[in-house]
Amino acid sequence: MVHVNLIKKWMYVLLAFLVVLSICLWKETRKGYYVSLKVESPVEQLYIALWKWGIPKQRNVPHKAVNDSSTIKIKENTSVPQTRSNLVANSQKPEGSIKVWNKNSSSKNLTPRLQKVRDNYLAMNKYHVKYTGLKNAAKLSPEKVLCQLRERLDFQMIQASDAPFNTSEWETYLPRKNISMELGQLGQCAVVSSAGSMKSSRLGTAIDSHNAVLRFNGAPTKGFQADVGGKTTVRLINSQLLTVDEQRVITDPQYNTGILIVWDPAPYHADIHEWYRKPDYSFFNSYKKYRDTHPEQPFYILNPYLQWQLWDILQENSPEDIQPNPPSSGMLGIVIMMHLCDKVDVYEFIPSKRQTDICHYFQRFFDQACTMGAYHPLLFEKNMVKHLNQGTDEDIYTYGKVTLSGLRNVQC
Ligand code: NCC
Repeated sequence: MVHVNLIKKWMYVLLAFLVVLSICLWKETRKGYYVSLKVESPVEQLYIALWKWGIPKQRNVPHKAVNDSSTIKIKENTSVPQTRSNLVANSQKPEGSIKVWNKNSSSKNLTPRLQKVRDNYLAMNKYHVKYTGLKNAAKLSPEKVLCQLRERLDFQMIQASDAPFNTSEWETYLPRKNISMELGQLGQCAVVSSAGSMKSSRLGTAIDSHNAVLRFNGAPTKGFQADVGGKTTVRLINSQLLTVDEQRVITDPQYNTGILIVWDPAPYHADIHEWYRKPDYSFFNSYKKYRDTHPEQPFYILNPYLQWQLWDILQENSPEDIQPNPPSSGMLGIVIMMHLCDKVDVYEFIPSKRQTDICHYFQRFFDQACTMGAYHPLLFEKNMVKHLNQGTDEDIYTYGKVTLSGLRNVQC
């Protein structure tokens, strides 16, 4: 009788163990790519425990950022077996032992759909790009690329003295103070991408500790503070948002915080007159309406020269043809902050271990193009940003954080 009871007890324990294990495995598959920064997932914990006991000898911690067959392989070094300890502990392990974005990623790594989209944009050449410069003739050092950004980018906002904006009407709309004077010299800045991988990141406090924070388009802070922070110093929006969602932009208080900058795709190296006559989105009236409603808020229009100067540098540093469309708001925002700040931490532009096909942290919409690029040459932008990173691969893997030097500190 005692014997039977003992067997029964053991059966219950085994059953409970199997139930817990199944729940853990189920949770792991359900949560997609969202992995908490602080707490390892139950499966990883189990794996670590087994590993500590010496089973198995060669292990692979679930590493979704690189093992998702539908996304580009972002491996810098695939020869080192991944262990939790060499991923999180900021150990003496050599750089490159962590699998993060490969700065030499090529369009061949894109899914067939995104390759096709890129091919179509190349064939379309909507902005009449006629690039005659170099194409990665020699791989430039990060220092040389920084010098290109410093010397060749024109960080001007449209001013009331710029024809054809030099009319008395425009004078009342365009901010009088230039943006550098408005913001002063900034020290540590943060740029927060809108990527789905910001979700569950718990990066809010780290982001808010910066002197200034730049966000994009409709990316909210309300309800997401723990992950993305609450501070907004600059919001960079595209002209499409201002025209398509005019009423919401005007009435939603989130746009009324900090400084606004709007940019609009222009024909390749067009002069301002040509662009003014035919902007990609007719946003000038919406801009004026916004200014009438919020006259106190500084709201700048980015001079369109910057986008194609930056695009040329991206093309020059890429061995293959990049989409002949302007860089993303993300890339524009990064270089704007590099111009205004001493140091810039960029979050989740280069994906962390939380990489996901969920487009934005604030919506449940899946599209790999948001991370890899379709219209914008995002893949090549990310290659450049990874190349310029002064931080560690651990910081990218864990926090999605890249650290870039402010351009004013660059010696050329
Ligand atoms: O999505 P979007 O970008 O507003 O994101 C801002 C910047 O964050 C980076 N990002 C975003 C998502 C992701 N998964 N990975 C990322 O790296 C990118 O650098 C991106 O630029 C834009 O660049 O302006 C863009 O705007 C949207 C859209 O117009 C706005 O969100 C307003 O609704 C574009 N989407 C569409 O047109 C459908 C997007 O292509 C580019």
